[in-house]
Amino acid sequence: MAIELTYLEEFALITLNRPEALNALSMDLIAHLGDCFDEVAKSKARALIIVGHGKAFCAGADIKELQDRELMAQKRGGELGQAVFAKLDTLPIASVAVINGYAFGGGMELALACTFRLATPNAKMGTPEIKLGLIPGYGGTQRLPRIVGEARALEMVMTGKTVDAQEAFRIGLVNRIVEGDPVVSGINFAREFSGYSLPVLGFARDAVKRASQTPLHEGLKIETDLGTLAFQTKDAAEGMSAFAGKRKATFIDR
Ligand code: DAK
Repeated sequence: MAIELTYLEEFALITLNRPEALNALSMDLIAHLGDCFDEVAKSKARALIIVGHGKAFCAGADIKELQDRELMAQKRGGELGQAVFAKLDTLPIASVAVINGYAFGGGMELALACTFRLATPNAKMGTPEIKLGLIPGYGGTQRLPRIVGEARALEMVMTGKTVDAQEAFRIGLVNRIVEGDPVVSGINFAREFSGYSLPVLGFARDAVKRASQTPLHEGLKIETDLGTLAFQTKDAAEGMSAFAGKRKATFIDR
């Protein structure tokens, strides 16, 4: 199977497993990823970790498959990739890409659609589509500037230059650089938040993500609305009561 979906403790793990093509994203593979995201959304997992098998996280869209496609097939392909990555971006749980090698083009866009990105020291990331006479098509032109800012995104997209793990960390493209087993690193990172209330984590993520999409006054209203919703949860009552009682809170996701 070119994609494996497994569950480890309370975490879902997607492994891109097409190492002979550096985990390049064929259309079938993208569609299968979408099915996996649907399954994860329905599961009891508290976070999703994504890694690549072999020396790449993902080398991007399958270039050999992209050649000689009709205009409308290209358009539909772009729409499918965007829709599948949007599913990932809006999963009810947070996602962590562990970039364990190359993450280029569509592979970088897959990572950009995750809530968090970690990089192993050998990671290389970039949007080299310009070298193929293309531009990113699965959300990269929109998510990259929201993460690293317009100037850096323009430079990456228009020069196709890649960044290593240190540079990716410096510009805020990845949250941290991790050593050792990528899956263990992803799980350890996810454990830093996965014990909190899932609905409240969702409000937090949605409020922060809206910051780059809305004018300040609207964003502040969203914060008030989601914050007020958080106060309605049993978990908020439990969290505040646990603080007052000097004990550890037990959240129940309600
Ligand atoms: N697609 C297909 N096969 C790939 C591939 C890819 N993206 N990347 C690597 N491979 C294959 C190689 O062809 C090779 O296969 P064989 O020749 O052995 O059969 C095998 O994986 C190993 O690759 P290399 O021999 O090249 O390995 P190296 O370690 O020497 O080099 C590399 C690794 C990652 C530097 C190199 O493979 C490379 O540059 N790969 C291409 C990276 C890239 O350009 N990615 C961006 C792809 S374009 C759209 C708009 C845009 C797009 C899609 C839709 N619409 C609006 C519809 C484009 C999106 C992209 O992602």
